[in-house]
Amino acid sequence: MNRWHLWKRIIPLLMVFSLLLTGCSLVGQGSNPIDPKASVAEEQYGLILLSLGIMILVVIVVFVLYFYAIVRYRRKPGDDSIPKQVEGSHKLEIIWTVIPLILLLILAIPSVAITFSQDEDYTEDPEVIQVKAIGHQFWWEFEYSDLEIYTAQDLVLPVNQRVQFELTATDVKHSFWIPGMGGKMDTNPGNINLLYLDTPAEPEVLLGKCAEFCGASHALMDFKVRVVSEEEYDAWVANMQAPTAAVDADVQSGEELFKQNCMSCHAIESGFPGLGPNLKGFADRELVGSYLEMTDENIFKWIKNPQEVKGGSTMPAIPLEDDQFHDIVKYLKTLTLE
Ligand code: HEC
Ligand SMILES: [Cu+2]
Repeated sequence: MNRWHLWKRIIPLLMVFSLLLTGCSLVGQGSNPIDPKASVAEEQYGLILLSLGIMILVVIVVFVLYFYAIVRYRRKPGDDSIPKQVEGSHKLEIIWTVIPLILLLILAIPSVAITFSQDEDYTEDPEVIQVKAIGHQFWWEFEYSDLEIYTAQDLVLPVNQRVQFELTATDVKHSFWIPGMGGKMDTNPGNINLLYLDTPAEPEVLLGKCAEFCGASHALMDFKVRVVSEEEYDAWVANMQAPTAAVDADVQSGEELFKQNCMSCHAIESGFPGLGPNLKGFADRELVGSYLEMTDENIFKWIKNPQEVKGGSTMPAIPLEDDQFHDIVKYLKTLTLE
């Protein structure tokens, strides 16, 4: 087979594989690691661009010299002479030692400065919100210790806010990642990692992910970051801290069923942790079970058979009749803060 025939096969194959890369984009989901939304992410992105720039520069220089040498010093037909051998040029040696040194300094100074500034412990800083983020198979719990708020799945934060996360996990290792706000960090059972981030200047919803393979439904272990205005955030805090209102008579059967079958794992007052997500304000969440659209059918589908929706989920399927599940859905829909 001549060379062209080989390439005729390889090129279309490469084109097909490059299509697969389009699946890597998070564009359109409100969060993209190379589209920073706040200053921590911007600084990190700046470092990526700087190191990429230096690397590309080095690659270009090396390749230009390399091809120059190949072409310029080719063996020419009819000329078997050996070119002049050069050895030990002080000038060249100094140049190719000093230039990399300068490049490394350009890379090192901002890298070290930014790494240390982003790695400070802000636990005592009153301006920085402290949130404990706890990874569970396959959901995220958020605890605002100072405010005595426990919530899950949707992380609510005000705009322009510096946040320090205390990261931990209850079962296996997970990794906490909000691509639009900065790099990820592991959450390990039994110890706490501190992660410092800040929020965008404008209200928006960002995507958060678990970035460490943690089991069957790892890929579904998403969360949402609802960045809201100051006023909205204050209202959210006040509503979360207020007791959950009594329900109307027509949803009482659902409430009763919930109390009997679900309360052992799910609190509906935000001051308590539980084996499952705290459901205060559940109906306001963006998604059901962290990935399904918030509709009655999806809530029904989830509570009837969680394993079917999210393989390996630790929420058990409770043996109830469809009517009873419908009553519970009606009750769950009342768990709203507005
Ligand atoms: C043994 C503990 C346990 C019991 C009992 C339990 N759940 Fe759950 N529930 C969980 C866990 C754990 C999750 C998170 C699962 C996940 O996302 O992987 C969950 C998730 C949920 C969610 C989704 C929350 C969200 O914000 O996405 C709803 C709704 C829910 N449960 C309702 C119920 C109802 C209704 C019952 C009773 C019929 C019930 N649960 C019984 C543990 C439990
Ligand atoms: Cu995980």
